[in-house]
Amino acid sequence: PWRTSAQGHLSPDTNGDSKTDYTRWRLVNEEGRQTWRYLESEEENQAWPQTVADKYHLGLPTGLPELSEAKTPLQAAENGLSFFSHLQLEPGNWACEYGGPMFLLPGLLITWYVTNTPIPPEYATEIKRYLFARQHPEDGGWGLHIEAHSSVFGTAMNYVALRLVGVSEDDARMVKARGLLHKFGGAIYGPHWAKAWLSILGVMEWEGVNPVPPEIWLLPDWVPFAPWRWWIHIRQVFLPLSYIWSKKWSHPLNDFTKQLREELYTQPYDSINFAAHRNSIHPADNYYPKTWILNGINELLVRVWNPFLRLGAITRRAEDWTWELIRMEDENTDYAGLGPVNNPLNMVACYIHDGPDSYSVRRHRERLNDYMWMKNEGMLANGTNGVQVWDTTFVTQAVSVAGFADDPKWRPMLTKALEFIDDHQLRENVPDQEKCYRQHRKGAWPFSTKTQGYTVSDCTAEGLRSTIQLQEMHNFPKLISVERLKDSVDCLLLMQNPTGGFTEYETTRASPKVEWLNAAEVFGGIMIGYDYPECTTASVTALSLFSKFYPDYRADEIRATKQKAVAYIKRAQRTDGSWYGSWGICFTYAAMFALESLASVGETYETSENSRRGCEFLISKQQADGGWGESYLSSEKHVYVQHEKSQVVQTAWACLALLEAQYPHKEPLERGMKLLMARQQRNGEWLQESIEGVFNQSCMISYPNYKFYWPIRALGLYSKKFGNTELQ
Ligand code: LAN
Repeated sequence: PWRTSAQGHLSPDTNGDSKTDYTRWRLVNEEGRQTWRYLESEEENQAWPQTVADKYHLGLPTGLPELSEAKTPLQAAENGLSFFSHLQLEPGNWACEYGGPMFLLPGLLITWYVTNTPIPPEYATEIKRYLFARQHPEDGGWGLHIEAHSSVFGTAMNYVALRLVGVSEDDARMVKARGLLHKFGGAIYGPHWAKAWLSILGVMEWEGVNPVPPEIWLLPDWVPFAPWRWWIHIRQVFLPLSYIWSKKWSHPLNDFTKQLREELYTQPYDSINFAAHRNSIHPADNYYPKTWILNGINELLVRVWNPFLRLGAITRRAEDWTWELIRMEDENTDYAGLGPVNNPLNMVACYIHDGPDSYSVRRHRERLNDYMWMKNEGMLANGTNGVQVWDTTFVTQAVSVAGFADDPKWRPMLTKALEFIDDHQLRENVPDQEKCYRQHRKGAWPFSTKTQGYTVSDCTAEGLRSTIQLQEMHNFPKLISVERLKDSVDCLLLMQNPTGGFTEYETTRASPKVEWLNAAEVFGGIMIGYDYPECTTASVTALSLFSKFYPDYRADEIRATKQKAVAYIKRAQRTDGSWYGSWGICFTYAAMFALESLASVGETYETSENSRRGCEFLISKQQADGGWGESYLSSEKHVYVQHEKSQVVQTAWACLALLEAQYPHKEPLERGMKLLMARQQRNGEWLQESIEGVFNQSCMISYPNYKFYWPIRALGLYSKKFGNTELQ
């Protein structure tokens, strides 16, 4: 459908597919906004040399030197930091791939296609390589995320994506993928979102998609399940989707989409009764089956509301109101959007409402590039517009905890990092905050950039912590005023739930019973904001640190908040001593945050039963080689599943947890340190192992910088506690 090969300098990769010239890619970073540019001209390529970070992220040799061999944990930490410091970018932050989910890129490609957005040929070439690199060799399919089993969602969407970047249906790999899709029963067995995207592309009928009624936005705010109470990501995806669904908008049929209609199903398109397949879903996709309540509501909507009552004045009012909310989201984020699903859907809504050449469509078109990432395997879509603030705060913390922050050698690096943290604190609430149902954000830190601009409780906590460490403990310039630190504390105090726990973006706005309305099939625990041990514990740790330096500011409220939070943390601990982690894998991740926060209120192994049980749980999971390794299946199954191989990142988490809890026995920690050191390369780097992060219990997501700053922090903290002695 598009011009699909770059003008020159393509060479075949090992599969015989074209590959762009990797020495021509540059990561552009404008105040944290990260995009990849391909330099067509040789002069430009000469004039603008690749940085070490460019090379590293592209998988090219960095040329960084071998370092003198680390004999002690502290030397290993320092070598790691030496390597990692070269990856810092001009604005002060670190960048990384943020892939894992396999349903993002297809949505972006469909959006580009239906909005007549030309895809740069070098993007198309590299997207093709990425998707083939991630195809499961055994069955030819794709899953929900890179490590997951093949499913209809993964296979149908990525098959379509490859067709959209110009791959022929006769390619042997496509034949295999199509064979699997047909074995699954065809695209009609996909989950709700697959059906919706395919309908937008015009290769599925909207009758096959369960209702997404915009009318629900007219419910008064007091209704216990009104959409403003839903989890922010679901609400912001539902919003543009409901607008598009209401219009039953599809890309006009052409030869290409006609052809796709023949490829995606096991029978001729016109003979399919799509309405009868609204609830068809393959077991491989059905992680969280819909409830009978939701099925009942859908039946009512389809049989009564839609045919007899829709499209009157109520529907028009609903469309107007959803459009208003879409517009507010776009304006509040400069068209970057909350995330990589709502943003492309908003673009489609803008295309329908404002027309193909409108400012909104053009601005979205530019912004979608912020989600793209280049790596050795090709080009993918990131889970957010980056991990800038999150990574940068943890880097400075690792340096501080490891005891390097007063060393003049690292001062320029830390100063730049602090400048970035300063630049990305949110300084004002969004205009009309109540009207668009946004959480307070003045004083908060976001996960990625200030442009995206959403408050996240634990990002705020980590930003606060990094700032206090650098400015108060290590004498860095006071870029962030005390007033602004207080703003961030004010923001955090507003985020506690009556339970004592903290959610990530907003306080909990509805009862867990709203989960009965979960229509996604592939994700669990997505309908409301829940209490999360990680978010709660991070907030406690940061508030504890703040009060040490500013004991008078809102002292009683902070004390009460912490008390309630700690009570929640104790309630959330399981009888075996563990906590279920929602954003990293899994029990190991949560243990680190939980034990650290307990220590911050004086509860350690010796003094607290909870801390002791947490430590014993971790100790019981240490593997024979001294490391820790937990499978992503823990997140799915809600029980600890050992990974077949110990993992650097989880070993660091477990050791940090034990160190923070003042676990008294050195031996297990020493074995953990040895493992971290043994896995380190001679240039100081650690290599990528299994995926580290998770969301919605089922979908994994990569945090490639974790393999640097968590081991650095663990090795450094170990040396602080047990001395800088040789470990051999
Ligand atoms: C993230 C990334 C960061 C993460 C932490 C800060 C680590 C966590 O502690 C709180 C939750 C948060 C902010 C988070 C929430 C959900 C996100 C945004 C993601 C996991 C990254 C991608 C994911 C988003 C929902 C992906 C799009 C998928 C949909 C179902 C809409």
